Amino acid sequence: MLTKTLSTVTWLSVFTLAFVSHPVWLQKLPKRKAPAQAKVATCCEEVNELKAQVANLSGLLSELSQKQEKDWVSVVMQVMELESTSKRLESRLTDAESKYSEMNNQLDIMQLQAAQTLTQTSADAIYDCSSLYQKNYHISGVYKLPPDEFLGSPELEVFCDMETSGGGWTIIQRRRSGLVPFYQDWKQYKQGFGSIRGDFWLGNEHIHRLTRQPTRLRVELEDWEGEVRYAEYSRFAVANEMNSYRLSLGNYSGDVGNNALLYHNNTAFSTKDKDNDNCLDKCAQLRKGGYWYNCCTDSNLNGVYYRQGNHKEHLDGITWYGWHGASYSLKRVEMKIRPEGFRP
Ligand SMILES: [Ca+2]
Repeated sequence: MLTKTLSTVTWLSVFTLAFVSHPVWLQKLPKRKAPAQAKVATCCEEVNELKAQVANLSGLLSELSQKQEKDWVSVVMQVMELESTSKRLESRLTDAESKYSEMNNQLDIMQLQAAQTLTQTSADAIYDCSSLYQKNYHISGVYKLPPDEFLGSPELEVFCDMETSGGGWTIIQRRRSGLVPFYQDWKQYKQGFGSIRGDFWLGNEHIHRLTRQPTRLRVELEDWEGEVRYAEYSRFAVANEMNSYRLSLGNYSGDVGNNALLYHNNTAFSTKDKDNDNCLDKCAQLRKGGYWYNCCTDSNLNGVYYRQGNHKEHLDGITWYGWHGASYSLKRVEMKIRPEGFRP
């Protein structure tokens, strides 16, 4: 009973304390006012309106960005298309270029074939490069001269120089690579050896045949410093084999400053196996070539090819005494002929 009373007293004190510390609880709650409710309604309408506008705008925005994306894609497509068009054009250009060069090649071949199939009469025989030149073949290079019964000449591959000093030159000798040895025997020198596009000797038999008409010889020389000189001779002729392919020369002209071939004029041809020189020695063996050796040389155009660094130490090199002396082997030599009466 006492405990119950105590608990009642405790609760009462708790309530009293609560009222003292929070007097607001004793006040009446304020009533809501009507105008405030109207304001809330307007506000909601405005919000809704704004929301609608936002929705509209974002719709527009997404529409715009879609359109922009489409535009961008179409620009990219156009650029790609342009690129591929330019590539197509480029490849067509390359095609055209290669076709053009192929046509040029075919033209060269046709030119050769035409030269080979021209009707042969003694008057318009293709005798050498000068007759090709007169028939309007003006490109330097390899030509095949057809066999000619009237002239008694076999088919012959020649290299024509159609540019130097009016063109029409048939090249009879060339040294420039050093890949072909020129220390050959009589038979080799008779028929010719080497490569028509590289180093070669056309052959004494062919040279003899080509020089039966009055012929001009042109010798072109180049040293290892790149200096180029030439010597020309009128009335150049090589006799037949019975006369040991004896050399005849007329007047000298040129800019090499020395008539080094004069010493060899009117001498027979010698090779390592046929000593026709004017010496007790065997000049062909001493000078390691085939040539119109006298006793022995003022020039040795068919000598040994010595390369730069090794070209000043030997007496059997490719020499022209009046220019660089007896022990300077030249870098390049070409001997070429054409008829005296040739007019470009
Ligand atoms: Ca001798």
